[in-house]
Parts: sequence; structure tokens; C-alpha cells
Amino acid sequence: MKITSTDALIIIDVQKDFCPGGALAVEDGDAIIPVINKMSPLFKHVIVSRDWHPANHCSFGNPPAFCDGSWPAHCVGGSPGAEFHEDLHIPDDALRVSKATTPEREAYSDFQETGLADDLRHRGVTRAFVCGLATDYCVKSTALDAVAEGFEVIFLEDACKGVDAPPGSVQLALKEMTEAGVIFCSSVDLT
Ligand code: VGL
Ligand code: ZN
Repeated sequence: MKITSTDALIIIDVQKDFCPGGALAVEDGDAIIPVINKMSPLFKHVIVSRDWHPANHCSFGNPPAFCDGSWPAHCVGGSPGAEFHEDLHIPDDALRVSKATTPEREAYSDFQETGLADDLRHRGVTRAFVCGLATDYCVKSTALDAVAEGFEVIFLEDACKGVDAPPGSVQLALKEMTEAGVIFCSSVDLT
């Protein structure tokens, strides 16, 4: 697949708390970082999002159930766990998006209350290539919203990892994205 100037790479939530050792670690979450670093120079438009919660965010459960949208406290804005993983290369001109910043509302999608759809349209973007963490939550929601906003969407299968909570949710996410018309592609197929 040939990358053009109307394509955007959306790098979702590659933050310390979602990587091994973090508060809501995705197994091998950091393994996708070299894959993403290799791809990003191909793109004129790079979007980097972060989960950026207030300390009293409604998704923080005690104890967290993991299967009903309650999670351990994670990605509290300004905390070390909310930082981007130090190995992730972020281009200087990348567009940065913070999401789920309101205590009362969960927001898995990069398009929720961020203005991202209009930002992409203003740049002339027509295709969104999604990668990052986690496949079954923020990547899936971002991909489905991107379709709903009228973008062509490509899921980069070797550049995403899921939490798979509850078990089977990654499989289900892949099915939902397929049914929505998302195209599946490997980073090695990009030129
Ligand atoms: C995410 C669970 C809770 C994600 C964010 O980035 O996929 N998952 N908050
Ligand atoms: Zn979160």
C-alpha cells in the first residue's frame, strides 16, 4: 500500500501505563514501538494521542473489574505513567491529542470531544492508519469513529496490541472493525 500526502498515521496511547510495568499494562505493549517508529517517517501527517485522565476519573474502579469499563487508576494527566513511552519517536510536527479529560465521562476514541475530525479534514486527510494501544478499546473506538466521520480506515495489525479484557474482546474488536469496513494491513506492506 502506497502512502500519500492525504494519509495520516494515528498513534494511539503509547504511554507508560499501558506498557509492561505500568498501571494498566498491555502484554508486550512496548513491542509495537519499533514497528511504529519505522512507519512514522512515511507519513506527512502524524497524530499522537494520549489518555489523559483527571485523578477522579469515572473509569477508576476500586476494585477494578476490567470487564465493565472500570480500570485501575491510569494515565492521570501529569503523572509519570501518563508520559509517552520514552522509546516512541514523535515527529516535531505531530498533532497531539489528549482525551478522556473530563471526570464524568469515559472517552476511548481520539475523536471524542477533541476536534480531530475537523483537524484531519483541514489538512486534506482522507485515510487514517491506526496503531497503538489498546486494540479492543481506544484503537477500536478510534477506528470506528473515523469510519463514521467518513475517512477510509486502515488497521495496522502488527502495530497494535490489546488488553483482551474480558477474554475474547480483541477477537470481537477485529470483527466489529471488519464489519464497519476497516481494512487490515501490516506495516511491512506500506511503502
Ligand atoms: C484504554 C482502557 C482504559 C486504551 C484507555 O487506551 O485502550 N483502555 N483507558
Ligand atoms: Zn483510560
